[in-house]
Amino acid sequence: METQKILTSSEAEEERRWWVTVPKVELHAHLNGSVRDSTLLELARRLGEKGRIAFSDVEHVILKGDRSCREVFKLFDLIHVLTTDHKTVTRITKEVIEDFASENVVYLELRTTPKRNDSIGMSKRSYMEAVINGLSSVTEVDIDFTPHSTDHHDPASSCNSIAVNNVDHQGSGRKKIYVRLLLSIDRRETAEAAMETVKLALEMRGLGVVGIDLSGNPSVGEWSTYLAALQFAREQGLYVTLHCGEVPNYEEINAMLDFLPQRIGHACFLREPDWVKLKSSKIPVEICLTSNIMTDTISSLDIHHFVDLYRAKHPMVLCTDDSGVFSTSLSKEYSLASSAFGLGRKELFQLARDSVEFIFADGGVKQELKEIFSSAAGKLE
Ligand code: 6MZ
Repeated sequence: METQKILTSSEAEEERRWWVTVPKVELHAHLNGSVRDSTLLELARRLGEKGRIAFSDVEHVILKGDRSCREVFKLFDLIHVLTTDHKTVTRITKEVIEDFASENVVYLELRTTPKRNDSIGMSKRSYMEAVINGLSSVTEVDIDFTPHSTDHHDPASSCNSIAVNNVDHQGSGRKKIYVRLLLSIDRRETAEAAMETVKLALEMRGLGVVGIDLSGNPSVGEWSTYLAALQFAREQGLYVTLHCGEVPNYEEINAMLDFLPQRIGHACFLREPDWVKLKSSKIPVEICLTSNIMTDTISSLDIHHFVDLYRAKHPMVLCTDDSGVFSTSLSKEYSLASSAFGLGRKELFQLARDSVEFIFADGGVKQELKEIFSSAAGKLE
């Protein structure tokens, strides 16, 4: 690891373009945080025309660059007003997947909070069916989103009626992306709603749901509200990842680490004993550089915990968090890590390759991803 490399904007752009060509794994991406600005503006304009929102106010909020943590969560409330109907959920799912695939993300774990909205006849289940319809309607690339092994598949699940487009055009020259889903519990929800999400995840295993995430405004609620649901998820064989340490809530951080989730997101506000615990636990960390800087969770990349964790060879994966909200992409995150931490292409390629070990999909997918990375490594040399 060298020191920071200062790149001109054209050098940074060249680096980003190089990273587009390399296979990558995305493990921390929120569906509604990854929506294209152009789609949000189109949806806002439409609602503006119906007189339901004031378009000019909303346009300003969507296009604003820097946002505090509080503003980000207010923006999510606005995005949800724009996107939360079945048709739009299907549309944004399709677009988000095609966007990730277009920059050579070969495996994506997409997370979203199943939402209930009685006024439009939306249940958590129907929200998720709209997401699955989005997966099925991907046409620009080949998509694989159902489990290869049928170990956890419940044949009685009523979701089986949904069309599954699990195409595999090996050798066709088309891009291919593996997609698996994590269902998020929002920290504003009740314990009962969280349990409903976990049960839905269990029923939808055959449709590519592999785990549960705890997210939402980190200053809201108590994580212990969800402990029973999270424990149940784990007992039933779902993977669990927690947003951990986005704010300095030390008691919570300590308890979350003791829970031993399969991964954690962010890990910004850990104290020395927590770092020791994290490192000895070997829990992989989903690192979201741009998100941490834009929300001012970390004041500067020079002091980002990536450096210490990288030196300690702690398992980590670079992720976007909310590529739409933070105007980023996974290629930008790699390029940023390269310049901020003075890491070469080879070292960061290895980081991407190693992250295959932390995915929540079955061994068959891991093996196929390893082959993709081996073949790309051959071309790098
Ligand atoms: C915590 C976050 C987040 O689920 O509606 N979310 N939670 N920390 C973050 N860091 C900035 N970014 C996004 O996607 C949007 C939801 O994801 C969670 C929030 O609950 C947000 O409402 P879905 O698809």
